[in-house]
Amino acid sequence: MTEKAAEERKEVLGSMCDERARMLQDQFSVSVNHVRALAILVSTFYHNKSPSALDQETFADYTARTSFERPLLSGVAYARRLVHSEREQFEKQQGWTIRSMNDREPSPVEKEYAPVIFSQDTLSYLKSLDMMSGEEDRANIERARETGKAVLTNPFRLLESNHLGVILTFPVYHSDLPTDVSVQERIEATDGYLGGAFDVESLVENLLRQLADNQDIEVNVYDVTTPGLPLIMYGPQHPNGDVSLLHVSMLDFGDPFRRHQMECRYNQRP
Ligand code: WA2
Repeated sequence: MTEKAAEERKEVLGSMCDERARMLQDQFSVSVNHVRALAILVSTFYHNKSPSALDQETFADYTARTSFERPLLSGVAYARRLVHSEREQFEKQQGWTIRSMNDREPSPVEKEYAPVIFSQDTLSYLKSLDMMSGEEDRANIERARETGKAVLTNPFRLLESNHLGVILTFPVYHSDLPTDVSVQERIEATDGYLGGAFDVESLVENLLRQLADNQDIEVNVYDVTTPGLPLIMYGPQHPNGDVSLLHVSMLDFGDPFRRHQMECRYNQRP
């Protein structure tokens, strides 16, 4: 191959990769924005209205009809913050028992819980599960309410689908908090957690499949938050394309605590 051809091959890879990264980031960001609006919906119609003007049926209907606004999410759900002294009355009122994520059995006594009370039908299996009983979900809940920001988990295998993905969590507070409140005040002012599941494995596949020349390149997405320890989020575990040429495109999924990047290779050697 001439030097000029090699240079051109490199440039084409770069622009294909940048285009894919930009599309993924855009779809990610519109999905996050819509989940932000859902957190406000729950705050307005469930917590700030007495009696509540939101129930499971309405939440399921609204989230199904607006799912096109969240193209990378397989579903959304709302978990309430509950301390142990509120548990008995809460369970009686709901007519069900809070259950653990690992064995789906009634939850042991904990200081606090985050049972799912509303879910999109695609995530109906989350109902009554304590989202603080899963390691990744718990870490997200704690970081969301301590920072007041949208946060993402590590990539991990999601419940039921077993697909590789990440969870997005927005905190919902009693009232608009001033920006200078303490972490403890933030925790105590928390009503619950609006979350969404990014099914990266199947929905990113879908997105990339729609693009021209999709079969020419191999795409990986990594969480590169910890230097030297990239966590795979999408794509083959062992890249097997033309490993001599790699393009890295930056991704910004909006969680300032995390860094992500896309890596692209040609499938075929020249
Ligand atoms: N949603 C869907 N699938 C999952 C999952 C989850 N969490 N965790 C493991 N698989 C209600 O942050 C609050 C959703 C958690 C929100």
